[in-house]
Amino acid sequence: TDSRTEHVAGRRFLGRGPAGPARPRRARASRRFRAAAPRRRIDGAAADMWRPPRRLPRPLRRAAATATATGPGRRLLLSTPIFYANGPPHIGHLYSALLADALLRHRRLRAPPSPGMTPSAGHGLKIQQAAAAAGTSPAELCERVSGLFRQALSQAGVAYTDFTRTSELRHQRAVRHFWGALRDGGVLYKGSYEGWYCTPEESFLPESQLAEGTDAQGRPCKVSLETGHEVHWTKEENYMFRLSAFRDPLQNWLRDNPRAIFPDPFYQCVLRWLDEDLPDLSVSRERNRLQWGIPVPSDPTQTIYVWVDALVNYLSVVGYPESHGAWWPAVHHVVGKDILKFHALYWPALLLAAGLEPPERILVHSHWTVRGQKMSKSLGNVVDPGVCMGQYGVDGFRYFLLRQGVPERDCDYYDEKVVKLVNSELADALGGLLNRSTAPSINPSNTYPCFSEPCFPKVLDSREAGGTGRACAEDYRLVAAVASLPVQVDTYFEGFQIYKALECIAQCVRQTNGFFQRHRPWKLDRRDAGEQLWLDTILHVTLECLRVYGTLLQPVVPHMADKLLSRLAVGPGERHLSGLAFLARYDGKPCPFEGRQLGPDTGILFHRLGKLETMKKRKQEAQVPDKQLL
Ligand code: ME8
Repeated sequence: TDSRTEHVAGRRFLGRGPAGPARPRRARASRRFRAAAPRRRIDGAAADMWRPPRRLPRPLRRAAATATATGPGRRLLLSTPIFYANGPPHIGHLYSALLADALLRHRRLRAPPSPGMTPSAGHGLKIQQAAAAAGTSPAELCERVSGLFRQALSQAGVAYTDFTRTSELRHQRAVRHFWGALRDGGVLYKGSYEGWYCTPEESFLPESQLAEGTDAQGRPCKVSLETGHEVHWTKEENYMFRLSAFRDPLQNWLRDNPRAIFPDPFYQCVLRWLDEDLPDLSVSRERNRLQWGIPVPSDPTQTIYVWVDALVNYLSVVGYPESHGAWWPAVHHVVGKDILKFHALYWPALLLAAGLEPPERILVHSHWTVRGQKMSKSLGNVVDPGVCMGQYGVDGFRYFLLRQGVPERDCDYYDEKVVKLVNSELADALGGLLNRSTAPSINPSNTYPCFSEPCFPKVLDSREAGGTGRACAEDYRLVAAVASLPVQVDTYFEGFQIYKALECIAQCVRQTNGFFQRHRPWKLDRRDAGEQLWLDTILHVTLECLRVYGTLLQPVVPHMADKLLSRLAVGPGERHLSGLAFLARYDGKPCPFEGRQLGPDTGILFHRLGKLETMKKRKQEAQVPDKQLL
C-alpha cells in the first residue's frame, strides 16, 4: 500500500493502510482481469484494473444488431423507472409510465403481446429518511406508497404486466446473485470513500455539480447544481465498482448502436460524459447508515447501493438469474433525463461486468414544470395525477400528457392548457366529427354507408380531380394523407416521438372536418338518387377516416378509442393495424363495414370540459387523505 490520495472529480478515494489513508486494497482479480494490462490510469485504485476488450464480444455485437430489428412479433420488454416509494406519484411519474404504456400498446396493435412492467422501488436512504419523517417504518411507507402508485397507474389504464417491488424475495435473490457475478468478475474492491452525498438523488456528486445554497434554517450550505438539494460530506468504507475500466466497452457499445440512447441529444450527452472523467463508483453504504436495503453478501456491515439494487430490478422481473435469457437484452428502458447517467453509463457497465449485454434502447424524456417552476413539495406545486384524471378524464389527461410532452425538452403544465387542448382536439374536432357524421338526421338508417366509385373515382394524381366525379383535389389530398397516416404514426412511435404521431392525427382530423364542412352533406337531398350516392360517399369516407383515427389512437386514449370504434361497428378482431385497409372501396376492393348496423352507443365521445372554477372545486374534493399525509 502507499499513502497516496487522489481527487477525482470531487471525490476522494482513500485506501486503507496501517499508517493512515492509503490505496484501497486490491480486490482479488479473476484470471481474466489480472492478465490484462491497465489502459488508462485514473487513480491508485484503478491502477490494477483490467483492460476490457476494445470491441464488444462477438455474440454481444450480433445480438445488438438483431435486437435493433423492428419487425412486428419481435419479443420486447418495455420498462418504466422504478419509482421511489418516498412520496406519492406526480404527473412526471405518470408521464414516464404513459410513454411506456403507449409504446407497448402500439406494439400490440402490430404484433402479439409483449410484456411491459412498472416496478416500484422500496430501498434507500431517501426512503429510510422519509419514513422517519412520517413517523413510520420504511416497510410501512413502501407498502402505502406503492399502493398509491398501483392505484394511479391502474386508474390511468397503464397496462403493465408486472409490478414489482425491490422488497420482494425474487428481487433480493437476483441482487445477491448479480453482486456475486460482479465480485467473481473482479470488478469490486473495498476502499474508503469520501464525497458530497445528495440523499434525494441517492448519489455522490462531484464538485462540478455543486453550488452554494442555503439549508432549511437559512444557513449557507452546498447544494446540488441540478436539483438544488442540500448535499452532505460523507466519509465511509464502501465497495467500489471499477467503472473507470469500462470507458472503451461503453464507447464501443454506443458506436455500434447509435440508436441505443434516444432522442439523439441524450446520446450525444452520454458520449460527452464518456470523454470526461469516469471515476469508479461506490456501490455499497455502511449498514449502520443505511439499514433499509439488501446487505452485501458475506459482508453484513455493508448495504448494497440503492441504484444497483433498483437497476437489477429490470433483471429480476424477467427471472434473473434463471430465465432472463428469454427476454434480455431485448429491453427498452423509458427513463427521465435526471437518471440518464445511471441507465446509460452505470447500468450498461454493471451488466457488461456481470457478463450480460446492455439494454437494447434507453428512451429518455425531459421533465414537466408547473407554470414555469420545477415541481417540488416545498413549493407546494406538485400536481397529483389522480386529481387531474378526475378533472379531465383518464383519456383527456393521457392525451394531454402524450400530445404535449416532448421528450427532448421540458414541458410546462398548467390547467388552462389541458382544458384548451382536449376541448379543441378531442371534444370539438374528433367528437364533433363523429357526432355530425353519425347523426340520425344525416344517417337515418344508422348503418355504415356505401361508397360510390363514380362519385369518388380513383385518380393517380389529385390534379386529375373534378373530372367525372364529385370529389375535389383537396378530398384526394385528404385520402392520401389518411392512407399514409398509419406508417407515419408507426415511424413516430418507433422514434419515440408520440407527440408527433398525435400531431399528425390531429392534423388529419382537422382535414376531415374540412372535407365534411366543404361538402355540406346536411344540405343534400336523400330523395335524389345522385345526391344520395354522394351523401353516402361523404359519410363513408368520413367514417373510414374516423376508423383509422380510432385504431391509431388506441395506445393513447384506449377508452375513447374503444367507444369510437364500437360506434363505428368495428369488432374487437378488426382493430389491429394489419387489417386496417383504409378506404378499400376506393382501391376497388370490398369493404367489410359497408351496410353494417352502427353501434348502439350514440353518447358523446368526449364531454367538453367546463369552467375551471367548477373543476378546481372537484379537484379539492378529490384530494385523497392518505396522500396528504406523505
Ligand atoms: O429516480 N417530469 O425514482 P423517482 C417528468 N428510483 N418526469 C419526472 C419528473 C418531472 N417533473 N420528476 C421525476 C428514481 N420524473 C429512481 C429510479 S430506476 C432503476 C430507479 C421521472 O421516483 C424521473 O425522471 O425519483 C424518473 O424517470 C421517474 O420520474 C421516477 O423518479
